Amino acid sequence: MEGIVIKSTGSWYSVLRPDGTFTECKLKGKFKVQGIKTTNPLAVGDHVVFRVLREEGAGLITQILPRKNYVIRKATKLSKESQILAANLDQAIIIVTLAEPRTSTGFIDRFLITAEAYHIPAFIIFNKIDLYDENKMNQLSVLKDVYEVAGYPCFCVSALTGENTGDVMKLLKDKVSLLAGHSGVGKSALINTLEPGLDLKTKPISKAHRKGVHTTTFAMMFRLSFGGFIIDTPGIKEFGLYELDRNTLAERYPEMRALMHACKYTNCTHLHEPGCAVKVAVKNGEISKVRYEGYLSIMAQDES
Ligand SMILES: Nc1nc2c(ncn2[C@@H]2O[C@H](COP(=O)(O)OP(=O)(O)O)[C@@H](O)[C@H]2O)c(=O)[nH]1
Ligand SMILES: [Mg+2]
Ligand SMILES: [Zn+2]
Repeated sequence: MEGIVIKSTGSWYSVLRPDGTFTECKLKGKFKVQGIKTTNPLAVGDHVVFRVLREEGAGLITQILPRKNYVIRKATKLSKESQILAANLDQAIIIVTLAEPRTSTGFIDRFLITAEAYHIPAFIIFNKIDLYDENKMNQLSVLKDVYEVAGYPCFCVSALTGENTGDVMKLLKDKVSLLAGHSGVGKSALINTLEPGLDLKTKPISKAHRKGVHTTTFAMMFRLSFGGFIIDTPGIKEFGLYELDRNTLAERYPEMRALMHACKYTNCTHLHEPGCAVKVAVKNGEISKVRYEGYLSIMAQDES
């Protein structure tokens, strides 16, 4: 029998069967997956073959079907351990807010770079707009512009009031979407607004840390009644880039990628070379300074 892994707790996997029911499954023996070093052999979104053990009522996963794609992250920038967040995605969405907890543009960029590395279309949701004052609304329009010019559609919503969530619904319809973002930005609240029947737990942001408290520990996939699946990932504090390659980092920026053949040198790093089209574009405002400076900082800091 075939099914989709919708939840993984390490040793047990919930598998969604074609008839809409679930079977709790274990893995058969040792699994080797395509030579990638990860802490989890199977991830949410994986399509698997399993058989039901008659005595236990549980299932045994015997085979993992080829992945269309997957997203890996390292726990921290320096961490050696990496984890497959999810597999077989149509799109990846990062949810952030200009209220609490704030997300740095560095974090957003790392997420986008990861999505680019796997050729997965990415989108940004700015949540909690019901809390924004005029100043925050201005910041929002600047940031939205930065990312839309770079090629990433942005949605400005309130999971609380439901404002503009209809646009998100259209985005998600009939697709498998990964939803990522810091703990407390409103992932669960947004999913509840889109699919009230799910009734996911939401947690107030703790005053002490100004960060959300962790409620979700494992990624979980939910079927949307209007079509498609959404994957709620546990609050991610940091996005370590898996196998960062400085030579190709610029290619993970669509706005730089578009210009790379215009640079004088074919292997231009856009740092200090003469005749660099990217630097010209930054100077005349075609490429955002925020994005370019983020690029410089990743080039300078990351170890991998
Ligand atoms: N005012 C406001 N609060 C929100 C909104 N979305 C989520 N929250 C609140 O933010 C907190 C964290 O939300 P939650 O969905 O648990 O975040 P998650 O950790 O990303 O799943 C909860 O107290 C939510 O009620 C929103 O659009 N507006
Ligand atoms: Mg949550
Ligand atoms: Zn260049």
